[in-house]
Amino acid sequence: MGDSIIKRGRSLAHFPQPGLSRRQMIASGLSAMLLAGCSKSSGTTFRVAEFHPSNYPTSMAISEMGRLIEGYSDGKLSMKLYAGGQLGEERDTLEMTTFGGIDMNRVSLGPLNSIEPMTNIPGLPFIFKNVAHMRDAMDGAPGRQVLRSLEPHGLIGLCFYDSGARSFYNTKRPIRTPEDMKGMKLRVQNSDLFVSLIQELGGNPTPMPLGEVYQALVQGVIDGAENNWPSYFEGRHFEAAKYYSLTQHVIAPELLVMSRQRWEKLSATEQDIVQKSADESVPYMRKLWDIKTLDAEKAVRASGVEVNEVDDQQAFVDRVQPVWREYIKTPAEQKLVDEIAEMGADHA
Ligand code: GTR
Repeated sequence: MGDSIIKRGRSLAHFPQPGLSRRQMIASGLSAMLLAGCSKSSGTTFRVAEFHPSNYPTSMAISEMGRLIEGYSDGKLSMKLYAGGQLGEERDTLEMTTFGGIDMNRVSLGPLNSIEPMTNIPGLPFIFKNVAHMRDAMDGAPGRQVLRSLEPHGLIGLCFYDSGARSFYNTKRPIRTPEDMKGMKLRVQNSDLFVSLIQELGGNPTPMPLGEVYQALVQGVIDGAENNWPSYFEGRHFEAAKYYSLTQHVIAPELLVMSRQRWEKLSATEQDIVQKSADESVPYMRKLWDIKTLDAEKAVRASGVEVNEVDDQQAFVDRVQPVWREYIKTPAEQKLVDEIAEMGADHA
């Protein structure tokens, strides 16, 4: 299903794709399509798909955006959040959003990589010096360019949410150098960029939906995965994979996207209300995110997980240079990289 939207890069078809069964996909797709377009007698309700639970910072930001939308539209517009993956895994809900089956979807950058090459750029390993650098870049011209790049694919990029820094965790040993990753079977998102990243670091990439990672760790189907503190904690992956190594290799943001079909049915005033509410939900999300990150880290450390710094982050940076060469192909991509790098000068 998702393979039909892969436009560039190595195909994922030869990797196991243990996502939803075809029946589950069709069922979730159908229910979403039935739901979409429903409206309260007094107005329009946007159906929003979110994989995280309703108390996760992204979900809470969407709820806040819903509150703002209702206020600004005098109750004519509202949002209904389907949290906890009720409508399916991100790759599937994203596809439904592109053809209007779902109105809005909060996703990570990863599933967008196969749809639009420009989304690879903020996902390049070590492109951001820290979270503050990522926030500046995504709030500025580079972020606007990435959001706009989605329009030809049936998506309106509304805003970016935080996702912190992703690091590796596994069931075997602390990762201190790239050599420690040799042969490790590591789950990645369905993204060719992440597949290349793991390959360059010497691991064995296994694309898999997030919802299957815990079982796969417990059953030894994979040795590890990579994610930020909140996802490592929230998915209970820390119970199965006791080594968390602070590689901080990717600081890619999350996005809230809207179906372009749905967007184009709105009046200019309604579009302004949607965009303004999305924009205003961002600082709210960031505050929640910072708290959640600290809480998750604290809980994970208290549970006895062995957390380690890497010996030399530059060794990881050097190893992934081929990923940069593979994904910076056009002058526009290079320009985006340069703009992001320039903004990094303000961040130590
Ligand atoms: C999380 C992100 C999710 C999902 C997940 C993953 O950090 O919030 O949207 O993309 O990573 O690894 O699949």
